[in-house]
Amino acid sequence: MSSVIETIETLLVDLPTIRPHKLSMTTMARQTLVIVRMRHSDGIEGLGEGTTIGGLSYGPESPESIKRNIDTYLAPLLIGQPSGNLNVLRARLERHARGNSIAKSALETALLDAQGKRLGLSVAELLGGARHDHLPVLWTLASGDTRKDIDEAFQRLEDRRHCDFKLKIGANPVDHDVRHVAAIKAALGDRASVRVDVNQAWDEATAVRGIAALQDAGIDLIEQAIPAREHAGLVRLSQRFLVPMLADEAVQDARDGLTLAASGFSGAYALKIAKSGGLQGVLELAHVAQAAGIGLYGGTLLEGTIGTAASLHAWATLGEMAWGTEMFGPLLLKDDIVVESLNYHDFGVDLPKGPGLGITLDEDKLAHYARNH
Ligand code: MUC
Ligand code: MG
Repeated sequence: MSSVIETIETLLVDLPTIRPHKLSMTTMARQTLVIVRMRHSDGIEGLGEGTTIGGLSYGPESPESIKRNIDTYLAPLLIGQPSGNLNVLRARLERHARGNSIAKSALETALLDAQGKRLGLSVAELLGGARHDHLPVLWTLASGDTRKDIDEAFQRLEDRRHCDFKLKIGANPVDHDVRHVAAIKAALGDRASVRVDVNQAWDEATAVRGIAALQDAGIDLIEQAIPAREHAGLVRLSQRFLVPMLADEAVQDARDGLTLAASGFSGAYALKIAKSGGLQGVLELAHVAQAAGIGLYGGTLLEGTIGTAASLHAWATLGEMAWGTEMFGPLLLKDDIVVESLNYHDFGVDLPKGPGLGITLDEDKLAHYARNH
C-alpha cells in the first residue's frame, strides 16, 4: 500500500546569535526556528523549517503563529493523505488556507525531504536537477557599529568566507546611515561588493536623497528602500537611478513579480521560500523574473540549516543568479541542531548531498534548544 502522512510535529527552537543583528525594525539576539517533523506510514520522516525575523516585527507570521496554525489548521489537511503527490497536497493547502506562506513553506519542505528520501533523490533532483553544487554567499554586516562592521568584513575576506556584504540600514537618520555605509565601502574599496537593505524604512523623498548619496559612494544594490506595497514608487526609483533596486518585501510570489515587472520595474528580485509558500512557489517567481529580464537573488529570512538547505536545493536548479545568494543564516547562530553543518568555503556554500535535503537532526541538540512550553 502506498504511504500516507501519519503525524506532523512542530517544535519552537531558540538559538542565540553570535552577535546582535540590527535591522531597521528590530535587533535580534536570538533566532527562533519552527522545525517540522513529518512522519509517514512507510517509516520515512521529512524535515521542514519555517522561520521569520523578530517575532511579528518583520511580517504577519510569528514563530508562535506558524506553529499554532500548522498544528490547528494545516496539519489536519495533510494527515491521512497520500505522501507522494506534492502538487495535489500543495493545491489542498492553497484551497483551504489563505496566507501563512512561511508555515506552508515548512510543510512543503518536509514533503519534499520525505519524497526525496523515499525515491533516493536529492530535493534538487526532484525539482529537475542541480545546475550548480557550490553557490556564492554574501554576509550581512549589522552589528550597529561602523568599526566593528569593518573589522568583521576584513575577517570574512581573509577567511575566504564572503566577498560581498549587505549592510542593514534604516534605523538611524538617513545622513547617519549614509556616513556609516560610505565609511565601510571606503575601507573595503574594490575588494568587496557592498549593498544595502533599508527594509522599507524610508519614504520616497528620503529614498531619493539617500540613494543618490549611496550611489555616489559606490554601493552596488539598494534593497527595499520604501514600504512593500508602494510598487509605483519602487518602479520610479528603479527608473531614476543607475544603481539597481532589489525588491524584497514587495515581491512575495509570482503574481507580485508579474505585476511589478509589468509596471516597468527593472532590477532584481529577492527570492525566499518563506515568502512564496515553498520551493515550487519561489521557482515560479524566479521564472517570471527570468522571463521579464529581472535579476535573481537567493534570499533568506535568516533560517537555520534546514531552511537554508531547502533554499539551496531550489537555487541550484536555476541558471545564473545575477546577485548570488545570502544563505548565511546558520553562520549567524552560535550552535546548530543538525549532525553535519553546511560546508561554507571559497566565498560560498556546497549544496548538501544525499537523499532529500541531505540534512540529519542532532536529537540531543534539538532537545536542548527546543522550547518546552
Ligand atoms: C531581509 O530583509 O533581507 C536577510 C539577511 C539579513 O540579514 O536579514 C534578512 C532579511
Ligand atoms: Mg531584505
